Amino acid sequence: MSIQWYPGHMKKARRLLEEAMPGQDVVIELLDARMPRASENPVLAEIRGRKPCVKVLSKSDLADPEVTRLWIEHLERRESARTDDSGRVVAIAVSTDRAAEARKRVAEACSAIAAPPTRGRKTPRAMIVGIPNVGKSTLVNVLARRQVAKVGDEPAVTKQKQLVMLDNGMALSDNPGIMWPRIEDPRSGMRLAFGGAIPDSAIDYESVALFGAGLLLATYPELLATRYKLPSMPADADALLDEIGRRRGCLRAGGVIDRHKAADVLIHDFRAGAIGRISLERPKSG
Ligand SMILES: Nc1nc2c(ncn2[C@@H]2O[C@H](COP(=O)(O)OP(=O)(O)OP(=O)(O)O)[C@@H](O)[C@H]2O)c(=O)[nH]1
Ligand SMILES: [Mg+2]
Repeated sequence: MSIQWYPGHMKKARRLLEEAMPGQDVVIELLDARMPRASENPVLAEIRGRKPCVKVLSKSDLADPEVTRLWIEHLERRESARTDDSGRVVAIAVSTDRAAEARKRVAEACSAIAAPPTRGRKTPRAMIVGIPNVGKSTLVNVLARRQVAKVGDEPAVTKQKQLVMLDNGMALSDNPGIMWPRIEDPRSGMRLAFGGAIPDSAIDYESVALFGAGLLLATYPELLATRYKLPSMPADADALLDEIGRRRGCLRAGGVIDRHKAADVLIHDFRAGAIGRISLERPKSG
């Protein structure tokens, strides 16, 4: 099953990003630390062109710290191996519950690579971009030290651009999250859905939960065993979802397991970090 979600407001948001790009000194692109490959929007690379870019692995408190370290190394290696003249890129990891550290890392990364303000302006300009629900507006609030942008745990909360002046003199814009018209790799689509970048109304909930169950069984079985007090490891994703349903009392009349409720438990637990710190993908070796 492939997942596509590209509503009308995103086409407009894409056009507005294209229009605003020439006036920017640095682009702050958020990638989900749990899935930096799946969450790197190819359309944003096109729009960014040669602007310097800070790739921020967001929600790193939810991701496996060792894998996040590998991703930062990978992104830095990818950057140093490049032979084209596209703008400089640095990669950092943040979690917004550690606000002071996040502010410091973003400020240092921006000043390391940002071009001097263009066309006689004194104030540097930056824009925050990324897929929906990746934490853009939360980071804007952290950088601004006040609640200026609306945040929410569902995709497409921000519908229009919002400009904020930071204490350090930077003019920062928050922007709507954008997807792209076609997700080539269906597994990337599933990762994005499992992580919450695509609205639950646009996905087949049970299939997404089964995908997540299979991935977690293969990569973090011990975390599953602890969270759901599993006496033995279920044979496959189907059996895991049934077991979660049984253990959490997700039952319909006649004692039949309510798979939709079991899917809900797994998806919510994963998104909240209740199973543990989990990364859904690793950089390809070599
Ligand atoms: N665990 C964790 N959650 C975060 C972090 N940053 C943001 N969130 C949560 O992620 C959800 C989405 O945050 P937003 O800031 O609204 O995301 P956004 O990228 O602006 O989303 P759109 O405007 O819909 O594109 C909220 O529930 C935030 O609390 C983080 O570093 N760690
Ligand atoms: Mg937002």
